Formats: sequence, structure tokens, C-alpha cells
Amino acid sequence: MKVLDAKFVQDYMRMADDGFQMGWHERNGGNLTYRIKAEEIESVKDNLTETDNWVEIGTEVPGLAGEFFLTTGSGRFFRNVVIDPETSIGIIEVSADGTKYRTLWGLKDSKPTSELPSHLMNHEVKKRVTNGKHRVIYHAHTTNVIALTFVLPLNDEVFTRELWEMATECPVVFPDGIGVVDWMVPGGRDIAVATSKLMEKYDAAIWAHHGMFCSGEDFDLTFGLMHTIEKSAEILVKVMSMTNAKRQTIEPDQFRDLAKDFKVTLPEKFLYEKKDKTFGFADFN
Ligand code: 2HA
Ligand code: ZN
Repeated sequence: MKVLDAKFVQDYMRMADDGFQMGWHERNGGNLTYRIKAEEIESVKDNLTETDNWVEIGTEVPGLAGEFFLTTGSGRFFRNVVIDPETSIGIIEVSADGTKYRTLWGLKDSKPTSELPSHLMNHEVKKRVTNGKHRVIYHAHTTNVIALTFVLPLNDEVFTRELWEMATECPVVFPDGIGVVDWMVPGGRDIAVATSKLMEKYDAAIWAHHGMFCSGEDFDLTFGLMHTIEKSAEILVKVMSMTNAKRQTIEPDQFRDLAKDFKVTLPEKFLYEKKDKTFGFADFN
């Protein structure tokens, strides 16, 4: 089968375009990687080109040795993924020692995303902690989440709790919470290590003043997670624009009731008693 006819490639391109339509991918902002299933790579193997051009990843991911990924290209625009896929995206293979990759299809005049170390280290953690279920890592420049990183204390408890409070579905969609990484230089191993540590316990991590990383089983769930969190952040931005204190909100015991009915476990560290009705300001600084 031609690579572009494969369903996983079609689904990937649709998600990339959806992200662009949401306004999360200005210029070359954001990146998307998918860990390809054995039967999927088999279905397109006649259209892959093997070379000996192995390139350093910039970190080690032995847990992904021999895995194949569909990835956006460095400097490429999400806006162009559906228009010019062979230039904008490509298929890579990770070497047997997990330190290098080679390109097998696409990425014409390009290379994989500049955030490849973060993507692959996140994939390695998620593959391990979900027994291979998670396959998608998505990085987007979500406007409202970024805005919040200028005003909320940069910690997991405040971001999780405040975003949970903004929409009843949130604790059901991301019951484990959200992690936050302080501002760091993007593209390198340090930010990859910090993010992948958070991915041990969360499916979403916020990069202060930059954007968000989400992990999921498939394109729908991963896009849906990004969308839900960013929507909640939009509501929070609107509320904070109207007032410096909530008049009413969802209270800790109400979250506990919700958890029971929806059969999710909500860690108690996010259900702290607040000192006042501000946005975590009085509880954390
Ligand atoms: O260039 O979003 O973080 C794409 C990015 C870097
Ligand atoms: Zn980015």
C-alpha cells in the first residue's frame, strides 16, 4: 500500500489539520509523533526506503529499539501537512541500541521534529507504564494554557485543581492530573528528561510560557485530551478576566462524589482545602 493511503497516515494528517484549525500551530509551532503498529508498518513496507544514514537522536531510548514512528518535520508547518505531506511529515525507525534514527519515507529536505528527544522519551515512558497501549505524543501551543502559566503558581496541584474546577468532565478525562515544567530551553535532553518524568504519572504536561504535551492511546483520545484541557483553560482565563475570586465552584467533596459515580480515582493531593476563593494564590506561592 502507498504510505499516504494507509489509515494511520490519514488519521494522523486529519489530527494535524484539526490542531492547525484550532489555532494551536502558528508557523512551525508544535509537533506530533505516532508509534506505528507492526501490522501498519508491514502494510506500507514496499514503499519505504532503507538507508544507512543513521542520525543521533540526542538521547537514549532503549525501550523503543526497532520501533517505527510517524513524525512531523523540523521547521515544517502543521498548516501544510495535508497539502504537502511528503515534505511535512515522515516515517523514521529507531536503531537497535536506541540512540539513533533513520528516515524511511517523507521528510523531504527535512529531519524529524526538533522536539524528537522529548517525544521519544515520553513514548518510552508511556509504552512502559501503559503496557504498550499509548502510541501518540502531541505537542501544541495551546493559547489559554500558555496564558495561565504567566499568572498561576507553576505547580501540578494548582494547575490540576483549577482546570478540574472549570468543567465537570475534566476530572473524568484527566483523573491523574497535569504536570508542570518550569520554563526551560526547548529541543534538548534536559527538557525531555523533565517532561518524561512527569509522564510517569500524568498524561499531560505543561511547558511554562510555551505549550503542552499530551499522550494517549490513539489520535482521537490524544486530541480530545489536548482539546479538553485547553477548553478548560479558556474558561479559567475568562473567569479570571471577570473576577479575582470565584463566587462558587466545584468543592472537594463534590469531586469525591463525582469520582465514585464515574469510577475514577482522584488523588487527594489535588483536593486540598483552599484558604480562600482565589486561584490557588493563597495556598501556593
Ligand atoms: O518547532 O513547537 O517546541 C516546534 C516547536 C518547538
Ligand atoms: Zn513548541
